[in-house]
Amino acid sequence: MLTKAVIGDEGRTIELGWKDGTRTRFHAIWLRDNALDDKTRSAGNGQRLITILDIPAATKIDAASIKDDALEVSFAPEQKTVSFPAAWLSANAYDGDAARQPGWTGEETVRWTKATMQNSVPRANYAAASRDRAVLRQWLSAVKAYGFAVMDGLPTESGALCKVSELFGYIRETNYGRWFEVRAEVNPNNLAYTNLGLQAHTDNPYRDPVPTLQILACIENTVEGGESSVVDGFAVATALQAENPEGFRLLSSCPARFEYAGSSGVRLQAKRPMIELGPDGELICIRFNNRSLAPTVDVPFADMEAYYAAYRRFAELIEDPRFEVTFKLEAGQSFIVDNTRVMHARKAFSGTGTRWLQGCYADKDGLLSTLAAIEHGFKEAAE
Ligand code: NM2
Ligand code: OGA
Ligand code: ZN
Repeated sequence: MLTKAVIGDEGRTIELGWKDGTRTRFHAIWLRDNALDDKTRSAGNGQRLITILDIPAATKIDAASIKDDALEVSFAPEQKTVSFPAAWLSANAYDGDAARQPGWTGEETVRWTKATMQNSVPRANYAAASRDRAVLRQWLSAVKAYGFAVMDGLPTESGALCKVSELFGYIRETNYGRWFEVRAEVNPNNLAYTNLGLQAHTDNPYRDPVPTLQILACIENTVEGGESSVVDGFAVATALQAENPEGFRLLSSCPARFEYAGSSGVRLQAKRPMIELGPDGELICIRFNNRSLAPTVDVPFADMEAYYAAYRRFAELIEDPRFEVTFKLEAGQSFIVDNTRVMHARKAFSGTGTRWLQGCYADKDGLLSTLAAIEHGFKEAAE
């Protein structure tokens, strides 16, 4: 609840007082740009109708008052009066604590290890998730929090994995197809299509933007070996940072290069760090794939040994059983990973029996949008 509003800096700022004694400042130009009236934003779709150039640079607050737990502000020189609900102001406050440590993540991201994840893998049944929004919501929010979830009860037929992506969004088609067969092949164009073990990796780091979700579904798996595992790249990066801050700095500030040119007509290349931080230091993406790492040429000569030592240590931690959650996919089971965060691996398998998986890529923006829309719908229903 709002208790007071004091104009400052000759109208360029305003300080709001709250019932709990806290204070929050806003700028006049910010409030004007974010005005909620129907001349500023379309009442129908919520999109902004004006540009920054429609707002006078000299915008100031020349009067402010509190009415019905909303702040009413009039802006000069436009002589425009706008009301901001207290709840909206508090949800959009930016006058918080300053800079966080590099490698931070939001509180909705929950890091995990074998100890915390192996016996509580998030899981949903396909029929239940497609029938019941509450089940789907839980499954999607697990993908958001942990970057990983299992879905079982899929038909054991080709293309069934599309049903998983259709629950929340759209497949991202690539040169590998709308979806791809993961089976041991003669003359494979990718080492995924062999019976070799695959070190924990993220897929397609040679693509920019990288596919942000991967689904792998099992149609048949009667071989010896071929177990799957997943590793939380954010947990490992944080562990590396704790023991070797300089190594973390090198892997997050020097670009790596990734390349795939395994089939004719395709030469995918990307230049991105193995550990990517956003402009405010947020940990946003892990790229790790021994098979498609190209020569590293963007590390200063004087730092290359330390860079390689950090790369080695990162790989050792990724292979440390403390971080690895293991399972064997059975026919009708699938899993989804956030390919910007969670690495996946498979053990080698033998020639007897059949192992037939299908994979596809999809995008996390669609998944998060569907989740947010379901949550919004549940909230409205509760009101
Ligand atoms: N496949 C399975 O990123 C990679 O190259 C891993 C991708 C071929 C689509 C394998
Ligand atoms: C892949 C992959 C794992 C598996 O296709 O990207 O990592 O279990 N496959 O075959
Ligand atoms: Zn893979």
